[in-house]
Amino acid sequence: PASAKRVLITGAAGQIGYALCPMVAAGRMLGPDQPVILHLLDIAPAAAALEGVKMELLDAAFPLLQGIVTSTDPAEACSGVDVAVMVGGFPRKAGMERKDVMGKNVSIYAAQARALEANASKDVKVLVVANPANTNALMLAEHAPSIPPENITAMTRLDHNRALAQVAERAGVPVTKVKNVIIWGNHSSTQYPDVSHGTVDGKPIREALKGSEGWLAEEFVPTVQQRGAAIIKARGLSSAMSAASSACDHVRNWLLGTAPGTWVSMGVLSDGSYGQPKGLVYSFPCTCKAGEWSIVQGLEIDAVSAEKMRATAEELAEERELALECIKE
Ligand code: NAX
Repeated sequence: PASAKRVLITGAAGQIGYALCPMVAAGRMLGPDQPVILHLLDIAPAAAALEGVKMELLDAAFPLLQGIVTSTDPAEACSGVDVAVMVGGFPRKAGMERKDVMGKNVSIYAAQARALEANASKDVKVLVVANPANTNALMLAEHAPSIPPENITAMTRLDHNRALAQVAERAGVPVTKVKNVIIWGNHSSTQYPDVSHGTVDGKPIREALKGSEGWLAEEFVPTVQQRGAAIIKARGLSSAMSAASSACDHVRNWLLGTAPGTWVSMGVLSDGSYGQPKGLVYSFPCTCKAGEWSIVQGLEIDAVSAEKMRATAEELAEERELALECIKE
């Protein structure tokens, strides 16, 4: 049997952590034959809750789970990890300025970058979930220069999965029949969910949804963009189970590969593809093979799409400026 892989989950005592831990322990992230050791990090006020999560993980007797490390010390939690899922962060509280929240998260991500650099496996693969996810990932990369930047990604897979699900519901087909939607840009309401290159059962989405042009033009994009808010309104809590499941999908496809002819959306360091500024963590359509992602090239972009892709890049550039100001102060 394969030797166990160590998976760090930060913010493990939180909502997403509670949903994510059992999924990873059950093999949804690294595959059904891959034993795992969970490294769970949270902050001191959550230490007791973190122990409770550990107790439940033990009680569930997951066959693949070979060990659990809980810690409130980033260095200890990062020790030897092969995969790091960064879910912990500082939430925006009522009355807080955007810049104050950014400042808190820049400090957290700078410190955790150093802890990963010093303690994680040299080939650690990092997924940032915590918001602002793209900019947190960029700050992590900035503060961990010895981790190859291609090993640091941000999660837009939940948005991607939301887009697949909306199209499947509309077409009345199982979600597995829908492929190759794209989330461009930021994991925020400026993201551009794009169906131009997607298919339903092999047919272009626009053809498969003949008669639903109005829905595609006016409802689909805002529904995906605002889905997080709709969940909060309905549940009184933000998305957790769907976020955890999407984090498993992101890492599994990254490490084990995407299916032939299929791409997924990932926040990765822009190399200037599709004219999107270098040096931003921007969500692109990606294919993956054995732990390496590449941006799908050569898709035709019409003027409407180009404008939406530019607008979300502009927001990311503003976030980066704000984050860099926070570092200086
Ligand atoms: P919770 O507030 O339930 O959990 C966050 C946990 O992080 C808490 O246990 C907290 O103590 C811990 N934490 C805070 N600072 C920490 C630090 N410095 N080191 C380690 N742990 C720390 O939030 P939850 O609902 O789990 O959401 C977590 C993050 O995911 C948030 O930033 C949220 O905005 C973000 N999301 C991102 C999504 C995405 O698609 N990229 C979707 C879902 C979610 O909204």
